[in-house]
Amino acid sequence: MYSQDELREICSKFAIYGDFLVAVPFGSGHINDTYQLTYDQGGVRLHYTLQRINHAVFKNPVHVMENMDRVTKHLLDRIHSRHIETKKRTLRLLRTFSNVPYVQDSRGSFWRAYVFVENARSYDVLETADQAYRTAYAFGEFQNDLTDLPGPRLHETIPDFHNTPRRVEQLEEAIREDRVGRAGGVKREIDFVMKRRGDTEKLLRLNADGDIPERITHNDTKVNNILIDDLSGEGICVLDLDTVMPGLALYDFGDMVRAGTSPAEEDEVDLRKVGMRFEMFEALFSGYTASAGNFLTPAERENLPFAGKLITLETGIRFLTDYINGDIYFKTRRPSHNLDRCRNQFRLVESIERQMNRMMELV
Ligand code: ADP
Ligand code: GN1
Ligand code: MG
Repeated sequence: MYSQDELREICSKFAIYGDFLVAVPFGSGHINDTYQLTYDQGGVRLHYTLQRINHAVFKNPVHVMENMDRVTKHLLDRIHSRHIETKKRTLRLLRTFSNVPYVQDSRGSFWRAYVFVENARSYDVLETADQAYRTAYAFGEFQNDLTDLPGPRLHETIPDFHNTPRRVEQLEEAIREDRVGRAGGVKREIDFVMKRRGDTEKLLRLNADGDIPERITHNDTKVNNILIDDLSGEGICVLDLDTVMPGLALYDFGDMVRAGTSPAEEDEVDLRKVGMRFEMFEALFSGYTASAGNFLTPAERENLPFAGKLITLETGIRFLTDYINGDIYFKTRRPSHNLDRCRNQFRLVESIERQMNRMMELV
């Protein structure tokens, strides 16, 4: 935990005009520590976002910031070509007095700050099909905008992030080590994964065979990583750019299906409430293909439903692995939290499997 005085000291390195008033914890992300800052600028109150990068997860925070700096600058250029008003439409990184977009504190942590986007919010659960359409449209547009990013390949901020077979191996390692004695209690969940092991290599194989290209993708398109404008309802600003790196477009669509189609929160324990709402899938599909349809290959398009199943399975595997490892990766608020999330995701996988034919007919 950081005190207000420590946070004020960190903020003083950023070139922000005015007096620091307060930093309040903000949002429901599982990885970084996010604060909303309030500044007094000559009697006017203004907000910024301050974030501590989780360097246990992102081993090279400077690489994360190099990617983010390039990506946000390019997005701003692209957005300029479409809109007169660009202020809310991409994250705007603040710079320090030494002109870098991050601060390293005395404990070794890295911090960054953005302009806070007002009159917009992120949703943990999507409420309407219109929100699903606009969320998917915005993530598709984001991918489209990055198809012509100049310069070298982006850094892989987390290697093998969506390598599902590797995620299964990590689960097996966790079971073998069984550091906190939890593996014996989750045999059913482990079985659930092993029965589906055959599915996990499909996209990597299509990529290796040249049917699905590497692109620049977001890789963490859960629906609370986008801000929806309060007034227009538009998916106005894509957030959480730490994992923007080379990937497959299908990972992004798959994660939207995972996070955007169930009416229940990701950690809902009443599994009767969990399932894929077909009309939400339909809306995600139309929104995504409206903005990304011009560059998708036939193999990408055909695998949109499968990607939803794969990324939901993969995320469940990651929660299960973290549960067995003793909750060292995702933030948790109770001992069974990761296991609850895992069971929730696996229930969603079953629901997607039951509706697979219908999804395939649609695409
Ligand atoms: P994490 O990596 O922990 O998920 P995020 O970057 O997703 O962190 O931020 C957490 C939450 O903070 C978001 O879901 C969003 O609600 C809010 N948030 C982040 N950046 C901004 C911003 N610039 N303006 C408004 N809200 C923001
Ligand atoms: C994490 O950072 P956040 O909360 O947006 C995770 C995603 C998972 C997601 C599950 C860097 O996302 O990969 O899909 O939790 N991010 C990282 O809710 O591991
Ligand atoms: Mg997030």
